[in-house]
Amino acid sequence: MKTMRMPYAGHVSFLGAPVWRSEEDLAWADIAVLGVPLDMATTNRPGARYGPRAIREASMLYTYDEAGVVAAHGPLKGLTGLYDVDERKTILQGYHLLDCGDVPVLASELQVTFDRITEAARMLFERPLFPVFLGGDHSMTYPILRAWPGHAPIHIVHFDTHMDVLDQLDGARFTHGSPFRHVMSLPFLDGLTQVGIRGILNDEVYHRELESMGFTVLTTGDIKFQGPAACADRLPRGKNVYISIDIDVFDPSVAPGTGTPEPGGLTYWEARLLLREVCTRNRVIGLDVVEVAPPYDVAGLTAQLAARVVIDVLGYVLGNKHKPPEADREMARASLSGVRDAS
Ligand SMILES: [Mn+2]
Repeated sequence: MKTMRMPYAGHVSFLGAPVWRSEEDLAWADIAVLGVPLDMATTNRPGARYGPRAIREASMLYTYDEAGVVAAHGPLKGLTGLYDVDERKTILQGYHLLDCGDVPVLASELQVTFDRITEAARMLFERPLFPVFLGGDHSMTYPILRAWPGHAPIHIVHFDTHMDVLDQLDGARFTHGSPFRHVMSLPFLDGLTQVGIRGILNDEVYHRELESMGFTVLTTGDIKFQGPAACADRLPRGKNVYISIDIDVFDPSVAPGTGTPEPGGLTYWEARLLLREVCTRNRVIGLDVVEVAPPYDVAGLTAQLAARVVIDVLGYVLGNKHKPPEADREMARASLSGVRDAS
């Protein structure tokens, strides 16, 4: 019987990738996806624990076998590739994608869960592969980043409505409003660029503090008034970059499924143009997409957007393994090796 993989049928994993059985599978993976079904650090509406599963399911849209899209078959065959008509190129062809399942989040035990996230992230960072973390609330970004091995400097590019640098919230220090407060203390932090900050939930004191520390705060107003192309000059260049995307940076009309929505966010294309600049001007070493909360989603829009953003970043960072343009090949090589050993 001839079979054809359909998005709505069969088992779910990110892009239909093989699900790992043990750490040994990491040996053949170029890209590893790890879910963090965590929402116990949310300060408003919970639900992001359902994010990783929803993003995986949404990603299945791109898995038609016969349509020449994506088919992952373990160590023997890489991704078939996706033709990105907007960029006029095929992306991700030949790469081996592995879905590592989810970090075992322990209910009510945030610090134990953080330790498990760090352990899992270190396992991925220590390999020459590109790690993608699916959230989950934003508190997870700190335990991911503290796993960075060695001392190669890292510049964080953080897409978010909120600065997420709360010192504490009524005594709580590790909420989803605090990850970048803790990231600031990491010895390898080379810089922080916040993109899409907006609204009336950000404290002026923190805004001044971030800018006085030499960090960049690119507001949604900056992007809307000046245009993404003009704002690109304020993005880092030639750095090792980790990208953290809070889905609430997008406008609620395109990303309603999140715990702390705020009117007036970025469109898909505004964010994409900025992401393209970040990915092509730097060596991107990892990505997280957080705060997708399916209970508030409408028609699966938010999870679909999150899945698409992951694929876009992978496409910009890694290109096409078989026939990469020179720039893509250089980017892929740099992203998959070397950075970890640099000093
Ligand atoms: Mn955030």
